[in-house]
Amino acid sequence: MQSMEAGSQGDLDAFDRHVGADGKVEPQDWMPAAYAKTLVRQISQHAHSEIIGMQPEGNWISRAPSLRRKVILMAKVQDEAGHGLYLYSAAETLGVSRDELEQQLLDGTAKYSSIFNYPTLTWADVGAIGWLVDGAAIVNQIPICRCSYGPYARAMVRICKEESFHQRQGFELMMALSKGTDAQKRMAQDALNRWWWPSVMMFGPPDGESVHSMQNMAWRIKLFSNDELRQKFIDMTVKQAEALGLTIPDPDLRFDEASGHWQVGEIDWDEFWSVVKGHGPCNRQRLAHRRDAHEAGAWVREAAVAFAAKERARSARKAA
Ligand code: FAQ
Repeated sequence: MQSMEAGSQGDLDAFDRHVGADGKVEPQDWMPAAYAKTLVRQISQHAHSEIIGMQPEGNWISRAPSLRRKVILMAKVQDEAGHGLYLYSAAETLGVSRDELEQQLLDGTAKYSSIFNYPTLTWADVGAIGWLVDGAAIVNQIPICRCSYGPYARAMVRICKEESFHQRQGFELMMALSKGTDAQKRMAQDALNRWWWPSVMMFGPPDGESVHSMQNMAWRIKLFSNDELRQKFIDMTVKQAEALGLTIPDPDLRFDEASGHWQVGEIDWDEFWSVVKGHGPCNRQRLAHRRDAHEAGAWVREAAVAFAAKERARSARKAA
């Protein structure tokens, strides 16, 4: 594959100039091996997150409180599966197979977003995920629609449209609960209390500890740093919580007149790293469930391959 060929210093300089000037890179173009490697890393982690991310909300499909809510939730969870598939396809353009990436997820050697290792204890968690987690995902992902790698950027356009819808449905669900009975309002507040900090952490480690940010911003894979995006999310969400009549669970939250931004209290980075390293409340459960689903779906994959082979043979006979 072209991208794996070593390039000269001149090739590297030309590549850096091209992406630095907002040029796009396509699969057939020459690219530094490290650029391809970090893209496969980020895109596959993103794909795995979408697939594992189906589980927390999927947990509530059979218990949704009305037919309308059930239909919406089923469509949302199905959308996340679609996002995973676009992203695996984008990663495949870099010469890695979907099977290989899936195997890394099943082996437990691949990362996926920390956020999906928290449990969904009540129905309000479905609203909190749509509002906060999809909200954070949009803030992080809208800039990726303009990233330097063409297939990733194009996949993100559709994903972001769907994520925007997801965020609105989560906010609407939270609004219904906040305007409901006292018990419903308490449920909404409890969900915010549990999902706020994990959502703030979703943007990744603080800039000083982010190993990939500097190079990936130079290559325009990331257009903003983790802290810049986190701040954008906080500023946006504080106002939304106000509109819902809910309280952000942070006694140190304050508006900083000088910078014009909301400042949060200390983030528990030990908790973040513990979850990333596999010790969150649901890491084991999420992987075990994915492995079971993969095994249970083997017959579907085998049937699809057999059917495709039969169809190929039929068209070959027709063409002969
Ligand atoms: N969780 O140097 P950085 C969604 C790792 S999709 C776990 O800052 P980078 C949709 C990082 O991988 C959510 N690990 O890394 C949905 C690296 O480890 P490595 C996923 C994390 O790549 C909604 C190390 O820490 N979104 O929500 C996390 O420059 C509702 C050092 O970090 C994306 O993947 C974390 N939170 O920045 C679905 C978006 N943060 O690889 C269902 C695309 C960092 O060296 C329901 N990805 N790490 O072993 C990105 O924008 C970036 O990859 C970041 C991390 C910002 C996630």
